[in-house]
Amino acid sequence: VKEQFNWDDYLKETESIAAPLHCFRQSRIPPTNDFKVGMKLEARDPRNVTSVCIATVIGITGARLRLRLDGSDNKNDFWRLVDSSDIQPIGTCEKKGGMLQPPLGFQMNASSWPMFLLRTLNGAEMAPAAFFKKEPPKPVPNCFKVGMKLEAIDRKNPYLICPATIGDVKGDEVFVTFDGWRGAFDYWCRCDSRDIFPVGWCSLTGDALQPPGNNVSITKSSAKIQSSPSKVTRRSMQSPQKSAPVPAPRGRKPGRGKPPGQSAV
Ligand code: MLZ
Repeated sequence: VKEQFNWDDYLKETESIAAPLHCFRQSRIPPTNDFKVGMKLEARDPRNVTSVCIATVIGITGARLRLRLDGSDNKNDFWRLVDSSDIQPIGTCEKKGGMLQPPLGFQMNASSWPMFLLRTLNGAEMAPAAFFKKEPPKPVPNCFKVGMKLEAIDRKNPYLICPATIGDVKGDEVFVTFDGWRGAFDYWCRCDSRDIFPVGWCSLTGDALQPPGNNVSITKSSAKIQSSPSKVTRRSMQSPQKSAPVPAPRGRKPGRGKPPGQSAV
């Protein structure tokens, strides 16, 4: 039987603390997700953020929606919280005097957009306004500290939420490091990013929190190498990544990782 990841045990094993709730731009109780697959809404185009497009709910995962822009392909799905300011009910854009735009990479000729728009909305099930929740206020100031644990979206695999550690703090930004993954997925983000969640978030939303990877860096935030095969080590054997011979210390030297402002690819 596969061992379940358990934050209480993990925090003890790693001798670390969870980042306090008030550090995050997340509601204390995750918003309810009333959306249904197939519903349509307006969404900011993640690849062209000045555009508001029509999106369809392709999947439901915890407090998030898997969205696909109408007229786009199936390779650019994205995920948004139901209380994200990037989504709104159909009609909002027009009410504000804006125009719905074709998504970046619209699959048809641009001149066919007006007709496409009419057709895609005709008979569509529009998500009711009450399903959209108000975005929580920004927490100020940045109260994250190096070593604090959290749950974070893996931006390379954005359907995944994974155990993470604050690796560095600079101004309004934090360096999110993924436990057991040797830096391959780490990124800088603003402390009020909607991509980071307090410990326990997934268990409240019903999301499946990914277990940490199998590298040594899942101990403390500072360098500390697991000597005996602990629960942590055994649990993480399932993960595919192989350890390099010399483990890199977890604690980041100043200047390591991407500086704030640069996008995490
Ligand atoms: N199996 C994939 C996903 C890894 C997810 C890591 N998340 C921090 C891979 O190995 O690339």
